[in-house]
Amino acid sequence: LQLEAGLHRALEQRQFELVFQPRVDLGTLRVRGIEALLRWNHPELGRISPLEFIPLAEERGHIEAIGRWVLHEACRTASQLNARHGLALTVSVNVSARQLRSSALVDEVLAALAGSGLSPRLLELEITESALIEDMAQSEQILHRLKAAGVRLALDDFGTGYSSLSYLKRFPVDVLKLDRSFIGQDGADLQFVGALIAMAHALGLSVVAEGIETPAVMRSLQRGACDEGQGYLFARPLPLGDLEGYLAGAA
Ligand code: G
Ligand code: G
Ligand code: NA
Ligand code: MN
Repeated sequence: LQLEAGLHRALEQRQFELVFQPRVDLGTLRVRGIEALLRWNHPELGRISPLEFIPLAEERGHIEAIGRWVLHEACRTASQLNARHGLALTVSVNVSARQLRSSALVDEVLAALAGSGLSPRLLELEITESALIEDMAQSEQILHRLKAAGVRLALDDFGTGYSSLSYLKRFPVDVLKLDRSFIGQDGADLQFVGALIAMAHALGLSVVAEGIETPAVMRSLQRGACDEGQGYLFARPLPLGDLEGYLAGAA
C-alpha cells in the first residue's frame, strides 16, 4: 500500500534512477554495450527493485510514464556517454508486457531517439517471452515497426519460460539473451547451452549470456562461441559515474 501511494509521485519527485551494467564481447573482452536497469529510491523504504514495483506500475497504469522516462533517460545517457568518450556503445532497455501492447511504444521510441540524437542501431529493446505471448499478433506488429525504425530487438530471459524456438522464427529478434538460471555457475549445462548458441547463430541471431560470475563459466561460453556476456565477473549494474570509471579502466 505504501508502495502504491508513492508510485504515482515517484516520477515527478525524481526518485527513479538508472544504473548500467556493461556487456562485454567475449572474444575481445571489450565493452560493447550497457543494459539500463531501473531503480526506485523510495524516501522511506530505500532502494526498491523493479521486480517489486514494475508489476504494480503495470497494474496501476503507471508503466507508460515510467517506461517513457526510462527510454528517454537511457538514450540521452548513452548518446552523451558515446560522445564524451568517442564510443559506439549499444544501450539495452527493458520493455514490459504492458508497454509492448501499446502502439504508443513505437512513437515513444522514435521520440527518445530524436530527442537524444542516438542512432537507432545503438538502441536495443529487451523483450521477454512472456510479454510476447500475451498478445502475439499485436506484439508481432509492434516489433516489425520497431525493426523498420532500425532498432535492435533482444529476446530476454531465454531459458526461464517456454523458451520456444518458434518465437525466434516468428518475431524479428536480433539477439538472444540467455538467462542466468540457464547458464548456471558450474559449467554442467554448457553442452546444452552450446547447442542452443549454434542454433541461434544458424538463425542469424547474436547470443548474450547473462549472470556470468566466474572465469570458468566465461571460458566455457567462449568455447561455445557465445558472442557477448554480462555479469558480476565483469561488473555489477553501476551508476553513471562508476560506469565511466569502469570504462576508463577497461579501455
Ligand atoms: O536490475 P535487476 O536488478 O534487479 O532487475 C530485476 C528485473 O527488473 C529484471 O527482470 C529486469 O529486466 C527488470 N527491469 C529492470 N529495469 C527495468 C525497466 O526499466 N523496465 C522494465 N519493464 N523492467 C526492468
Ligand atoms: O531480467 P533481466 O535479465 O533484465 O535482469 C537482469 C538482472 O540480473 C538484474 O537484476 C541484474 O542486477 C542481475 N544480474 C546481473 N548480473 C548478474 C550476475 O552476475 N549474477 C546475478 N546473480 N545477478 C546478476
Ligand atoms: Na531484461
Ligand atoms: Mn536481461
